[in-house]
Amino acid sequence: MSIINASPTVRNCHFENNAGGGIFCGQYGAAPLIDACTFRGHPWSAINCGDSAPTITNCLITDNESAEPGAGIFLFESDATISNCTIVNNSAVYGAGGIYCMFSSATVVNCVMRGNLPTEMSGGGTTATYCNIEGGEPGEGNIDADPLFVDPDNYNFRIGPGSPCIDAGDNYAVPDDVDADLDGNPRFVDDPATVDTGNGEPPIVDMGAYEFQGESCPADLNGDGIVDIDDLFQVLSAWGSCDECPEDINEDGTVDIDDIFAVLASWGPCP
Ligand SMILES: [Ca+2]
Ligand SMILES: [Ca+2]
Ligand SMILES: [Ca+2]
Ligand SMILES: [Ca+2]
Repeated sequence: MSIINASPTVRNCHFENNAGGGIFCGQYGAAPLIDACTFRGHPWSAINCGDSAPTITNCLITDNESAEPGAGIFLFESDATISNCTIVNNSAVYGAGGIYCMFSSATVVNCVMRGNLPTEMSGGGTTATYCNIEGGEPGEGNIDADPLFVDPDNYNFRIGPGSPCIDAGDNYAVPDDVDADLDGNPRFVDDPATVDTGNGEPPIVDMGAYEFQGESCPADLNGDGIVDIDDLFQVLSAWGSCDECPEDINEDGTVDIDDIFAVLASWGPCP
């Protein structure tokens, strides 16, 4: 897709393996909103913008490779806002694999950037806040921690229970007309099991393209996809009163026989 001297909204699109990259935007201040799109497997920059001001939000940008810097996002003489994107496993021959700025500025907020080679972001002009960036990046609210993707080997970059990305974003970075995540689920959801470390009035937005919607399998305490004896032992090890501990599956403030029954009731593989 080429966006020339125009400012459309591009929403809910999937770009894959296009020879020239996914989106080119440019000329005379093109200011598109690119929302809830996925970009995968391009042999060039997934998003390449020149002389423009794109807002890129809720996007998953993965497994793009480029002979130039910026396999994920390449910016030339541009001013980009990049929020709630998951930018992983992109590789450039040199420069940053994730985001590369040339005579540009990029405001990067609420993003997860991991596994981009040779570096996550470079070129100057980037500021990152409330992001999870491998190797660390200076800036308010930034962390460098395993995001606990659900199944990254199969391109499932949703965040799992206990992810440090949950409730860790900046609510003020979400564009005004955006209220859903990449799955179309509500963008602002509180996870009661996670202490809010982000910025704003609760519920606090998560980092990355996917908002954690709550546990589908709360009795799988060790998160291995099956409710079994190991989870039962974990309940026993936390026996007694507790405040918001995961072993208190029915959330009544006490780990007791009722929580044992809750484990037994969902015994077996998680749905
Ligand atoms: Ca949240
Ligand atoms: Ca919370
Ligand atoms: Ca388990
Ligand atoms: Ca309980």
